[in-house]
Amino acid sequence: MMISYNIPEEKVFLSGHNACPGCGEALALRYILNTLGPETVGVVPPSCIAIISGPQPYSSMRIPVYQTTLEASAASAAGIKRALDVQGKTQVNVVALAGDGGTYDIGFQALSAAAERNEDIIYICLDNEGYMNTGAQKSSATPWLAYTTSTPGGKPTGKKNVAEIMAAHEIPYVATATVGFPDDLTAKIRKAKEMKGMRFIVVLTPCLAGWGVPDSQAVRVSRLAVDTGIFPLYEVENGRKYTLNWEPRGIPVDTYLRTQSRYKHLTADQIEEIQQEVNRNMTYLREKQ
Ligand SMILES: Cc1ncc(C[n+]2csc(CCOP(=O)(O)OP(=O)(O)O)c2C)c(N)n1
Ligand code: SF4
Ligand SMILES: [Mg+2]
Repeated sequence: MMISYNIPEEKVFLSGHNACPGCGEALALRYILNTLGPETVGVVPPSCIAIISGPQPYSSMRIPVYQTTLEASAASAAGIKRALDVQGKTQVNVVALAGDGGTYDIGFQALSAAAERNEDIIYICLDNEGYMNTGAQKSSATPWLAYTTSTPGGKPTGKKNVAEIMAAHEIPYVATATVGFPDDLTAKIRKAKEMKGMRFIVVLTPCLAGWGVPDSQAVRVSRLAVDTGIFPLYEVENGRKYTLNWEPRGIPVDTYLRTQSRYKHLTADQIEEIQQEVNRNMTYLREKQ
């Protein structure tokens, strides 16, 4: 059966970029930027996104891009948006495109402050669950027990729930998305584009090298993350209105974990513990609707 997706034709993100072939993050950037369109300014901190967007004077993004520091994406985006507004260019989208290290950890102070001020920006976290372009170290987005180069025995603590933390700021829009569900991802980008105030989307983007996934499997792995309930697709409006966008198909988490060598050391008991945690999270989310 031929599956067709509602993916825009606009060519804002170009081929010939610097990502590893098959990278989930590059695919996400294509969907995001082509949906936002050319009247967009990008703000990118150090990350694989900065590598993918290319070294000056070359760029794979056909929009102005400001490469900021790892701490400052949200503050930089807010400043650019305010300056454009003063110039009367109120229709321009300003989007921060940051990794999980630059969002959950190092850029979190600026992000939380921008949310508290309800800055009129779109902030997208491309979450590959680690500091990947510096050699796959753990971040606070790395899941419990995942192998990284700085947690060779498996990460002893769990993944921070950044969507819930941002929802607690009661900003207009918080959503989760992933590359395996392009229609859901592009619909959320379109919705965010039409809204005002602070909008935050965390997009799960499998990293081939960091997760130990074959080049051809980024999309399949991201679909399994959703269908096992490990990474549910949902939206929160104004910190209150929860919508679950996709009911997971109840595939056991083991099926997802076995696709990635970062989990190959897990015992049956540990996998069962992860399954129980996922079940609890899904119950919590369904009750919130
Ligand atoms: C304050 C600061 N600390 C460390 C670095 C080095 N550094 C550059 S990119 C990066 C990893 C960023 O990870 P993430 O945001 O998850 O992006 P990814 O590489 O995974 O796409 C680090 C640690 C830096 N540039 N600034
Ligand atoms: S290291 Fe991972 S996230 Fe970075 S470009 Fe390669 S596959 Fe993509
Ligand atoms: Mg990362």
